[in-house]
Amino acid sequence: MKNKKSVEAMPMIIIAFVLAALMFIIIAAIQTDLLRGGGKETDRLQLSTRDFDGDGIADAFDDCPCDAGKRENRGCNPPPTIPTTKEECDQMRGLV
Ligand SMILES: [Ca+2]
Repeated sequence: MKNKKSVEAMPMIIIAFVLAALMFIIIAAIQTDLLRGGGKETDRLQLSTRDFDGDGIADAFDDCPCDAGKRENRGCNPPPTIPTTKEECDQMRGLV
């Protein structure tokens, strides 16, 4: 009699084990997605603080993210000056 009850309980034990395994797989999948989502957030944060040209201005605020420039020019080099006098031309040529 006791043996018959344990045989009848076997399918229930197997079903409970399968359900527990399914729950474990579902929870593991959810946690993996959550971790991946956190990784995306970290990637976004790193992109927003990245300084590609190393001029100390984050690319998000750098008008010239590929050329190192000065802060007062928003990360760009100053535009070239066009000499207008003979002295300025000599200065540019290194004659003065
Ligand atoms: Ca720059």
